[in-house]
Amino acid sequence: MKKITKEVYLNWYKDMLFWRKFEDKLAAVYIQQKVRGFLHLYNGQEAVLAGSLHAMDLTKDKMITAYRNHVQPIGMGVDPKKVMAELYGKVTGTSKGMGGSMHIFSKEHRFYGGHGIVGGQIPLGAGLAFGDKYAGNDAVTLCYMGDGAVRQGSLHETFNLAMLWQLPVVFICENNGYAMGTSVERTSHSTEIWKLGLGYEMPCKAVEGMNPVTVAEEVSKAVERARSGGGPTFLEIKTYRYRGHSMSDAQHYRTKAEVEEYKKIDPITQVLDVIKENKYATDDEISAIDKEVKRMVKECEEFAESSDYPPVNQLYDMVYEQEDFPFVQHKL
Ligand SMILES: Cc1ncc(C[n+]2csc(CCOP(=O)(O)OP(=O)(O)O)c2C)c(N)n1
Ligand SMILES: [Mg+2]
Repeated sequence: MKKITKEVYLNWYKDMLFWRKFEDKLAAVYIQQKVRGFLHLYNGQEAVLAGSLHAMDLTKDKMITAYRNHVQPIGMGVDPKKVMAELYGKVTGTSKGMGGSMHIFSKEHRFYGGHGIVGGQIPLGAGLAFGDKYAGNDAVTLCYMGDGAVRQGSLHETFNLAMLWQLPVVFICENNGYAMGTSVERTSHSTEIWKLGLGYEMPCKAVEGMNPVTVAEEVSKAVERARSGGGPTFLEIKTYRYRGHSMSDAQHYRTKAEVEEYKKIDPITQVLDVIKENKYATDDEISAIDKEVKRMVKECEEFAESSDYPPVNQLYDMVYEQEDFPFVQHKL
């Protein structure tokens, strides 16, 4: 595994804080109806992404996930201004404003979405890995899903073929305890999700997911296994989301006390504690990072606000082409 140095801790702090504040801003502008449709936020789960990125080779590895997908592309190198513009439905967005919240995508940065069908991305992730193996590349695909997705048939079909073909893929279940308002306990006879790998003889493990260090350690092992031809791994990473499933969630299925318990082991606070204990940064340097994060979020907001909506005929550029129709050539 790559060493976890002072720089790594400082980057984790800045990145996770930025992701948190970026999404807090999205929540605020959603209430103002500047962002419409669904909005599923990642607050609380940031250590899963931070630890995973540490384990990846960002020059070649790929990532695919479900609809809780705003900050992952930023981690993969996509310009956050474009992500925010996409949520606003503006033409400067990652998909020219046509994808919206659940469909962030960047082929250039090997972020393959953004999928609204629960479990739909699982076979697609294996397909990306199949493509790399077929082409003789040593890239690895990280394929994320929620605890609600693991009971879909697509997971089982995919696990079988991924093992049969020894695909270079790491399947990661982000177990945040709930699928919409339904707890894992209410839907699963066995709540130890990681054991689903056993039926396919796939290496599998449960991982503590509120700290990027534990995530980085286990994902690194899995990525190394996949890259060296050792096939897939299934990790159940235990995490928690602070906000509701989406913005329209009254959260009657859990107590405020439960949320507060998890905030005590907040990933950003844990990383900041290590920075302070080891004197990796002075108080002034930490507040300079906080200030910079604030500035970056503001910059994203201003970019999205000042961008234009797409022209109406862009609709035809993407979905419709017919010889005798006025808009005949796909421009995207
Ligand atoms: C095939 C399918 N069934 C149902 C839904 C409705 N739905 C949207 S999100 C969701 C819950 C998924 O929860 P989980 O996989 O745990 O992900 P989380 O939201 O916790 O990140 C459901 C049932 C859907 N989008 N697709
Ligand atoms: Mg869940």
